[in-house]
Amino acid sequence: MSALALVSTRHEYDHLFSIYVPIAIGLFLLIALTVLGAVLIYRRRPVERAARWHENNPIEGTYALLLACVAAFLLYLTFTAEHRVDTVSLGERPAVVIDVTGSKWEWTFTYPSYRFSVRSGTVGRQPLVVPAGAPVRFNLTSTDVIHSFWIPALRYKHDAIPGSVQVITLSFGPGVFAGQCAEFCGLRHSDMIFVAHAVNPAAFTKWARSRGRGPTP
Ligand SMILES: [Cu+2]
Repeated sequence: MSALALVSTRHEYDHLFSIYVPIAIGLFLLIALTVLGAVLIYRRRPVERAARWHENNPIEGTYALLLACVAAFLLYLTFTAEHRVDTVSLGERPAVVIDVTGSKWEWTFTYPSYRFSVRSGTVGRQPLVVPAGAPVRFNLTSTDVIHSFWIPALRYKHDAIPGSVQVITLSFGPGVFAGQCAEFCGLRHSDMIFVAHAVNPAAFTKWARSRGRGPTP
């Protein structure tokens, strides 16, 4: 499978978003109009004994069923999209593997096959450089608390968990992408930022070789 067949996380997210939002707006209107209607229709009137009923099983049952169906539908869409992204991307042969370690308050990006690391956060701002248009495998972990590896432009976010390695694969179009920790992790959480530069594969290899000691065989 070619690298271009990689599922676009951005496309998957935008597709789900375009389904979630109309449903959310529709349900909001339904609830708001029902409440408003009830207030207007059953507003206080002079000298009238209040009705004594306190439940209406058909209406309550229909409403609960409607909400359960909507929730089940959205969960189904979300999990199938997530499954698609994970299985397709993990089946790809990565062009480069990068170990990502979150710690208070910096990201360490290690390129094992080139034997060097760059860091970004409170320690400075070294860029994460990746080849554009190719699967990039990230082995994600944390040394202290839970952090979250987030690149908003890719619509992708994944927790970095101490004692566990999360394997994810992303593909980048060419460009510069801001990234940050998305899990509040202490006083300088907001400094836990990085920038990903996606460059053409030849430029990436040149950069990596100039930084490291050449790829291991
Ligand atoms: Cu963090």
